[in-house]
Amino acid sequence: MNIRKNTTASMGRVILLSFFIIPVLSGCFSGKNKTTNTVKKESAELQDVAKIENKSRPNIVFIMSDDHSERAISAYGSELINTPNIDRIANEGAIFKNSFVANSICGPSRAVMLTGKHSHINGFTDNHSRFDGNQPTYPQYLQKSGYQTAVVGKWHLHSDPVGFDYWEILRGQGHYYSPEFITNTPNEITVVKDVKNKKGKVIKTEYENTYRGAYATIKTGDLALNFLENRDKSKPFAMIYNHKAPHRNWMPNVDDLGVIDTSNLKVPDNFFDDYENRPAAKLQELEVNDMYLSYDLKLTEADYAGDLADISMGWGKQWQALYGRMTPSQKSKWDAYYQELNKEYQNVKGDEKALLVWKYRRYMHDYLSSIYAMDKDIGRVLDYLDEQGLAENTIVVYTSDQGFYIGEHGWFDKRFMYEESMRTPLVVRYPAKIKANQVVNEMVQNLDYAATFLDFAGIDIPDDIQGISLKGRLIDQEPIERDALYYHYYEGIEKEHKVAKHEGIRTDTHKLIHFKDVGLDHFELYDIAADPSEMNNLYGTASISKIQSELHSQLLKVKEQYQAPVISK
Ligand SMILES: [Ca+2]
Repeated sequence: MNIRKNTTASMGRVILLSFFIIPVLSGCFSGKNKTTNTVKKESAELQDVAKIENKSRPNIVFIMSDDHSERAISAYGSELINTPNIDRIANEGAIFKNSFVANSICGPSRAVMLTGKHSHINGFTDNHSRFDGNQPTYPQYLQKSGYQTAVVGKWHLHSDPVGFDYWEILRGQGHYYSPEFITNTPNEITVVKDVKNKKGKVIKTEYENTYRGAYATIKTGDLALNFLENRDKSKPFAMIYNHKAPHRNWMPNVDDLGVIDTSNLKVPDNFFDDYENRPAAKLQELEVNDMYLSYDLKLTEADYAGDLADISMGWGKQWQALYGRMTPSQKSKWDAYYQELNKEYQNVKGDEKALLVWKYRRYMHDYLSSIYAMDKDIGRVLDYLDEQGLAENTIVVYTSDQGFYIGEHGWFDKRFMYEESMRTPLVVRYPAKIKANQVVNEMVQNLDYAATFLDFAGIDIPDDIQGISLKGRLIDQEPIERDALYYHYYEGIEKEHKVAKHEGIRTDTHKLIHFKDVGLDHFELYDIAADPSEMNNLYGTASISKIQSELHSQLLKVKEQYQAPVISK
């Protein structure tokens, strides 16, 4: 978990300025890049893009959530929840049934999307990195070619957005209730804050908006609609509209309580996985069983009295702080609902297995409730596009920064190259050019988004972009030519959740993973077609030896193609 530290000081002046009268500030305060910059010098320049005067250029609405498993989307056949608005995008356009990320963790995945380059090239390898926003990204190209660009909601790249005419982003991970946003466009509630370094020197000024009593999902939608309503109508627009939901700690909107019922939900078949023959999976700490009774599972101190873990580790206090962000009327709705629901805990707490199933059901209750609110908010934006006659010529994308475990292997969270977290939902609608009801089965990756947007916008795709454009597939059903996807996770067992560093490739049928970390150095191989849950590591078995050696050669080839560093033996 990312615990927010108060690095800002000198709460300041409230300034009274109306929407959009401040000049573009993007980039002014982006600060020094502290990451080890692995970006190649010759590829770090924004290539020349001419202004394109073409009235038919599509608008772009890129909608991304955080940690949304495709198993929790009805268009993907979910048995857990209905998501009618995400389904609308899928039904009126294309659904990608084999969509993946390159590095299954928040910041790095976002950096891959923005740059169209793998983590080792864009420099943002793990969540402790800081994105070098001055390297080329697709929003910068769009802006330079004449688009009005905006990003609202979750950003989480530690540096300010670059390439956006308007941005209003959640501070850090953001909060579900009474969220704080920072922006380049102050309004009547903005508080100006000076950010100082350790020596007390002011290094930048921030404009912060705190929306007391607001629910982050709805506020993000409000900001998106506000941008659309006030946009420069002489230009095409590209808006990134990113939700915090359904990120941990999954706090539902009080107005939706009671909509989701998981009281009889069955755990997945491999919920009680013993991780046999998978040493890295055995080491991890992302089991539903590891969840905190307070912070994750919303029990009050009175409910879990005697459970010292939560209290001693400060999670009870963390939870109290989040709960404390609600207004009195929100708290009373919350309490009325959860006090009743929490009674079940007393019946199960003495039985280890029953308690674990209860934890899973509570987790899913809150996770699905967060998704319910988000899907509804996406509906508001889709309705606006319809009402304004914008739907036809606007590309609408829905995706997540990665997938998520919702009980598979007994887990929550992401990080592993296993299917549930390497996958990410992807649906695309563009009625003017993309036929409805398309199902795309070829493998695509978040690496491909930048090239695709530039291609649709009529901009030549820069040579240094590593992803491929999906435009030909979407418009003319041209097959996607790619044999294998490259994946690399960098954080390691010394970091949160103890997931070992690993890299590998995924083909249409198999997956080869190399785990290499402190005390670990082994390969895993899965026949995904026969074993989609990846319970049976086949590496080293005689029957797979030919495929195994082909996969090894393919891994080397793919790494060479992407200029990926060699992992030392
Ligand atoms: Ca995420």
